[in-house]
Amino acid sequence: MEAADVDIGCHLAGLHLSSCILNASGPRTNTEQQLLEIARSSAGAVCSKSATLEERSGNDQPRYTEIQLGDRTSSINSEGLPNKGFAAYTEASLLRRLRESAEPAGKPYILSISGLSLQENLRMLDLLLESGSVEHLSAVEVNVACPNVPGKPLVGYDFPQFEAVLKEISAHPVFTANPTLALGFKLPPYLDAPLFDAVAGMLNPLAKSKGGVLGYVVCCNTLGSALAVDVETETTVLHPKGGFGGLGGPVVRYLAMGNVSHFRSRLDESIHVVGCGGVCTGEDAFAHILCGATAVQVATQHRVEGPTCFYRIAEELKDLMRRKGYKRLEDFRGKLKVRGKDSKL
Ligand code: RRO
Repeated sequence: MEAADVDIGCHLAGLHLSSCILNASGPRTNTEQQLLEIARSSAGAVCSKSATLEERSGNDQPRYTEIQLGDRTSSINSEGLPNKGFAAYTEASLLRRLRESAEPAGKPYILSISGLSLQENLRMLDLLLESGSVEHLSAVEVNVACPNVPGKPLVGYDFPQFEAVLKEISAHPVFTANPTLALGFKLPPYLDAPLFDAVAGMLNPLAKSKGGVLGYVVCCNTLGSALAVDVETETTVLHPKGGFGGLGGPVVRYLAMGNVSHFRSRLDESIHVVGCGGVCTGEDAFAHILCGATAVQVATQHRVEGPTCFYRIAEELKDLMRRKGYKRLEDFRGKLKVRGKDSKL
């Protein structure tokens, strides 16, 4: 039965999303056609593949594999940042077609960038500032967590470099000149409390409540250095970088939710946390939101199922909320309780 009583919309860093379920940068986000399909789907926003200044074809094949555990599909990828180049994701005709495809209400368009250096990221922001397209852009999501570019260690794990990147990017005039343009950072997964403290310590001074421009973080990118092994051929399954790649999908969902929860409890309230990791069902989305996520991105499942997954997951989330008597995400967001001592299931 259709009930207008359940609302899964959210406000993410000043943007309104009619659904809190959106795509992650990565799978099915490379081409204009793929982005338009997301715009036409039930996704709450459209997020591009991480762009570099120039087009890249990425790493050699084979560079993606799936891991089946029960009926759930996880993945390991070593794509190597294949993308059409910054200009392709910001050109006026793409932005217009995205708007038309998402009619009548339109939906936010998030440009993900992952320059191969700080200078390259700043150059892309310079170009945005100079271009007219910035007014049709809702957010810039800076990916500091790609594990797969040969010779480029992960920025989010190199704290001195990470701090400089955070400071310089958040000080870029494109954000002060366009106060409605949200800034997000996509983080790698962290595994230890002191690391969450350290990263939160770098992020909090950039919060809007402190006069900064940081709107949100995504927790998290894939878990690097995963290795799939083919026992028959006694080789790695993937070719690039010695066969290592980023682990994504349901096998990292628990780690992603841990990151969401750790950051939510440490970050200034004005910095939103977007959950990303292993979301296949409405129940998975609910669990991320219970941990404190404002919205939820879908990566591996989007690749496996296609953009109809956004409708299915949203409907499952609504059904679960109805069953529990919740009307809005605020009714349960961040309200995860720690199980009591000796409590029974
Ligand atoms: O393209 C990739 O290899 C890739 C990227 Br940019 C990323 O951020 N995360 C990932 O797992 N793969």
